[in-house]
Amino acid sequence: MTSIPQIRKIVTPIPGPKSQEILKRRSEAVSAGLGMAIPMVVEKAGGGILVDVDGNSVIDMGAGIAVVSVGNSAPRVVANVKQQVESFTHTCFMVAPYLGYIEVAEALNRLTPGTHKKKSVLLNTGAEALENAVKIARSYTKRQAIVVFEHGYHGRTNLTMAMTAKNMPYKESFGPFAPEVYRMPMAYPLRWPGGADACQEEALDFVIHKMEKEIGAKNIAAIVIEPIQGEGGFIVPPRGFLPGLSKFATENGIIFVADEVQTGFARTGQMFACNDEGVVPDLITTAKGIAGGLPLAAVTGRAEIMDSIHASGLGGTFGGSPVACAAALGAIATIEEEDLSARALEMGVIISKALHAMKDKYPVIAEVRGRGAMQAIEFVMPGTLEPNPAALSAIVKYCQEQGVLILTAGTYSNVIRLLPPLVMPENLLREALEILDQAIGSLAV
Ligand code: PLZ
Repeated sequence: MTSIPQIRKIVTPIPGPKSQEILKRRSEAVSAGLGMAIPMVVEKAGGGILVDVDGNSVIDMGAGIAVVSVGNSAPRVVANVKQQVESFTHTCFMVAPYLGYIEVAEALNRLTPGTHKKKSVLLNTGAEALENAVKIARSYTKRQAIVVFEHGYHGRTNLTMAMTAKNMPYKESFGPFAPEVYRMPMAYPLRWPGGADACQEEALDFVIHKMEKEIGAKNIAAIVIEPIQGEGGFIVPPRGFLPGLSKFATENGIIFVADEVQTGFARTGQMFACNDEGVVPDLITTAKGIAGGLPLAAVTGRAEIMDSIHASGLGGTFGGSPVACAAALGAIATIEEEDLSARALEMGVIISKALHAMKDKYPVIAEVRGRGAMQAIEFVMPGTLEPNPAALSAIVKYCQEQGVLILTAGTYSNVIRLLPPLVMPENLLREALEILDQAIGSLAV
């Protein structure tokens, strides 16, 4: 466990004087194009706490956007990384291979959904994993069209910007974008015309019809979908939607790609979110929670698809760095040995109960949704479906002042999402939820 006391403690306003000094240097030295969720300069972190340079201890409800699920500086991650940097830091896997990369590939092939023969390629970032999944799907199928979904998020590179739905801030002024990317309506129960029941009944057929009429099934290389949309606001499609898409893909020679960059590695209470409905993707993209905070990503999939690429067609200087692989082996061992999937489910019960109690009290809450330790609240103007981003800003500010870091999401910037480290002590989780409740209660609506 971490040596950092698991106690929320606010000793200065945030940002405190030392943070302010460093943030001035940030403004001078760092591009203005980068955002900042909380103006605190971090000195150390562990368990469920971030400690800043002024000595404030803040409850971390974001885990660096679903990355440090095993906690910051998790013991097995630290031990493996230390040992690896002392042995060697880099050879480039394409120049001279090493065991760690192969062991991570073996672990991914074993842990991802499906018992068929699988193979993996390791990359650095989620976006790079998506880029590679598309390359592989196009090469294997000899087709070009890529189907993605409204509210989807897949990255910030040129191709993944094209695949991402939301313009501001991700795409604005950065075009032109890659061609042959087709965006389908998402099965978004709250906002489907006619509501959740209509969504359950119609969404799958509607999307399949649209793909057939507007693209042609035979032209589609891949359908790429997040089983629960992350940046889009934790949108959970109705049961049957993902299995239906996967079935349509299989029947039409289309590669079904599950983007589990945000949902993967125990986050939703199962190792992967696809497991929930027994969906077996042809390819799965992973990153974030895979390596306890070190940059690592992967594409894992059916061996015949992964092996269809010509020699040296895939790669990159740093992909599957030995240090990141050592970290991943530590993170994966932690997830399995400490059964963090079960932990995510337990946290999910606490979170869900608290959020539903808030929904009963506060008419600004339109919906509570998500699974396990990946849950969100969507805010509206009371009695309508009109998004309420102003409520969000006030809530986030209140939480920050009280020492709770909370992340936002959503196409309409009206969703609060909770992604706590899975090793957060229960009392801290409950405390953060109480402060969130007070924050919503303090709104002048
Ligand atoms: N696919 C499903 O959630 C990254 C983005 C943060 P990278 N989401 C966090 C930001 O504002 O840049 C993400 C994701 C899903 C792909 C990605 C991309 O992963 O590692 O950020 O490239």
